[in-house]
Amino acid sequence: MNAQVESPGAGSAMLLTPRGRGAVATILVTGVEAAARVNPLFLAASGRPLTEAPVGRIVFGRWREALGEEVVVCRVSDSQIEIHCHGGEAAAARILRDLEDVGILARECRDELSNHAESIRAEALEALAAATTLRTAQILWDQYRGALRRELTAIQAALSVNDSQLARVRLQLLLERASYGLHLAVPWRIALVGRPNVGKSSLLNALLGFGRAIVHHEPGTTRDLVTGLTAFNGWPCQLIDTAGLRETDEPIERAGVALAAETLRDADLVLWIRDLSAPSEIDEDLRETLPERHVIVWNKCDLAAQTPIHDPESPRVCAISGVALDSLMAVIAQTLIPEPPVAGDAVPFTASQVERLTKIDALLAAGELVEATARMAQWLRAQNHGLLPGEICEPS
Ligand SMILES: Nc1nc2c(ncn2[C@@H]2O[C@H](COP(=O)(O)OP(=O)(O)O)[C@@H](O)[C@H]2O)c(=O)[nH]1
Ligand SMILES: [Mg+2]
Repeated sequence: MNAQVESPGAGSAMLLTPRGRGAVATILVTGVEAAARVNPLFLAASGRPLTEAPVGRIVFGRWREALGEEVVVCRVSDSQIEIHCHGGEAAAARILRDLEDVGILARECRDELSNHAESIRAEALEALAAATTLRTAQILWDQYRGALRRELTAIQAALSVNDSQLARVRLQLLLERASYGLHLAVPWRIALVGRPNVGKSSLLNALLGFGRAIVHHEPGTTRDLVTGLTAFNGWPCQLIDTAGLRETDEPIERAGVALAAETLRDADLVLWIRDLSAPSEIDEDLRETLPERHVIVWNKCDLAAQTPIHDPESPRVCAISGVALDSLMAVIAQTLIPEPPVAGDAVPFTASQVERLTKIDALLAAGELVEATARMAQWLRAQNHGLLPGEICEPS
């Protein structure tokens, strides 16, 4: 760090967009001299200096030289300038370096967020960067806009009139929603398990829409775990193909079977794939090892459409032709999220939020109303910090 950087008006720069792939990256420069410092680095297409651009004006130009990176620059306030450049790591990194050369210190957005560790809005911003579907982003955006904070305020209001019963009803509803809230930024893990050759790998490929796993008529082809990301009804899911469960002396396959058994225990949902053309009795002892959250899927329905089965509600699909895969996807989404939220619902979405809610609920269950109220009040106070860097207006 040089002396220039430490001067009071020098300001700071922060990459607002998440690192990694993206169409556009945005850097926020903050400081009383922001426009004057950025000005020599930015060549506006109009030829006018940035210092003369009014607040709110969007200016197109090049970075540093006539044939430099194309950028769009906006004075969002007297002391804030946004620079929008091409997405990805390289363009933004170069601009941040150039800004450092003129005394503007680069800061990490993540560091800034961690200064507001209890802030729901800061947590929502961080989760939003990891959200992979529009549906999950919308729910997180609702929380950013205050849905969860308002619900906590309502719970606090109930506590303030000693209505711990109402507070607990509301707390428990929130805790139920945490079952999907915790998966808004982290996909559900769905394991495909079953005997060798029933079509697990074929089904994984069909659900992903591309040939991720090797499919072969020889049993024992899949040994390692093979994963792929997708989404069902807008809910992000990681599919995990596993080795077919059977007794074997072959060491690599045996290691694969052990991994499959472990995945079966850890997964959020298990799809037990069975072969409709050979619904063997032996399969029944597999049922004992299944976790409660599982769906039986009868594959190869093209070979045995008329075969009677004990569980008529289980989806009958064909991994090869794709028959009934849409109903399987609907069953998966319905099993994972039986009651999806509606727009504006409060949803807790981090482990620490769930921990706080659980603790407050436990205190109420133990009759510790004063302590529960104090904890909630402290959490709500933490929501009243100023705007985060990059925030232009206060959410309603
Ligand atoms: N007729 C038919 N064959 C299938 C179907 N699904 C998979 N197969 C075939 O069954 C064999 C085993 O498939 P694979 O996906 O490797 O099974 P895995 O061992 O359970 O992973 C391959 O020859 C596939 O082409 C299906 O729905 N219908
Ligand atoms: Mg396989």
